[in-house]
Amino acid sequence: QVDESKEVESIVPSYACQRRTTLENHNTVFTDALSLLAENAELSDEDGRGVAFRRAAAVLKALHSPVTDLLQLRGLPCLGGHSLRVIKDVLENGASSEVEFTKQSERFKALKVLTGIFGVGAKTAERWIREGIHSLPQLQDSAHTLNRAQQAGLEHYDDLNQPVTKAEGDTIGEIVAKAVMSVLPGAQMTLIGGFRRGKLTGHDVDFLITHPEEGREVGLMPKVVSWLESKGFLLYQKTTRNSYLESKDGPARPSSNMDRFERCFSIFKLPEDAKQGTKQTETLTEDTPEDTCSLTTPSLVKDEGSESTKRANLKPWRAVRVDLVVSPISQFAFALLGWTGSKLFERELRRWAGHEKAMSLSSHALYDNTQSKYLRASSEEEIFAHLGLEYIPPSERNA
Ligand code: TTP
Ligand code: MN
Ligand code: MN
Ligand code: MN
Repeated sequence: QVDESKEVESIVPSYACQRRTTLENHNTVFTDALSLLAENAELSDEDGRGVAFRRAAAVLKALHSPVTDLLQLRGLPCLGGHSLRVIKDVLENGASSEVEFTKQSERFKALKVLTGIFGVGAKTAERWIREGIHSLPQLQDSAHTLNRAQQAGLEHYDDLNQPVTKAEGDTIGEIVAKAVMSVLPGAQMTLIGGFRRGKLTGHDVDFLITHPEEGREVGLMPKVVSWLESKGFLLYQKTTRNSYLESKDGPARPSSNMDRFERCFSIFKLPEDAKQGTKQTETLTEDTPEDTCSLTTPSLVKDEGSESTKRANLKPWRAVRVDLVVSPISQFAFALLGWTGSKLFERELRRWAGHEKAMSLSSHALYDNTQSKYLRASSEEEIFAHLGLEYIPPSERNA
């Protein structure tokens, strides 16, 4: 039996972008443990350790049956000593002592609470924790002035920490599509991120917008945002303009992993019963009493049944994070691939390109360092082909 499983193990390739990873995970008990340690590492500015745990978890996600014995892991890639110890602990004791210890540590709990605020990253949270701020009430009592994003994040803390459903994503999609069509007929909008990979919930909803005629997409984002704002759909937005075409001699060689598309990080005000149609949607957004909710953050109130919590739950809308990205049609395939995720899948694609093919992949372009030229593509399939990889559809990129 061990030989049989060894057979299966030896066919797991080492890059996540070479594997088909569906949402069906037979090893959640292990991958949850490893993901928590990855998260803890990332929150502690230890990205290298974070990636190692993410890669180990991704290998287990790609297996077709539950791991029941350490021997089954022989020959599998990406499983370092630390990850193996965690798996062993779970196999023998039902849980990893390191994971349990981390979960209960004040530091981890504080990092989770504080980075749970939209606009607060690990560095900011770390700084606050050093000052003794471990909770939202402590943050509010502190003298810290929050930036606009953080203020919105705190104000809508509970909503933004509640998973977004596919149905909510679809409703938002209809609203965004209406905005896009109103300001630029002929423009196209595609669902990206986790929902494109088939996830049933997400932490936000992501959309990519383009126009089949190159150049027509320029300046589109501010118009879309104005339309949404005029209809009362936005609680917060920050638009960043495209910085990719600013170098005179065409697209520069992609150097950073950060892309430079025109984009908008926003918080949507989603009417709770938007399913009943746009008419109701617009009525609701008009007469929502903004100030009843803006002064209290439900989580700051200790008593769950308090008046303000009840009031907040009765509000006829909920806050949802939405990301919008605009790409010129010539870069659309790269943007689509780069924004579909998962994050580890993206990271592995770039690592594969660089290490195995001497190419640089970004969300804008693919550059062949050997031939010193850009490789064009108008579909994701073509990009995988350029990279010498078997095509992996979005639903199998859940590494
Ligand atoms: P997220 O929305 O953060 O992740 P997700 O949609 O996979 O998961 P969730 O359901 O929790 O929302 O990011 C979506 C993708 O966009 C992810 O692959 C990373 C990618 N991306 C950025 O977020 N920022 C960037 O600058 C680039 C280039 C890509
Ligand atoms: Mn399976
Ligand atoms: Mn997302
Ligand atoms: Mn996103």
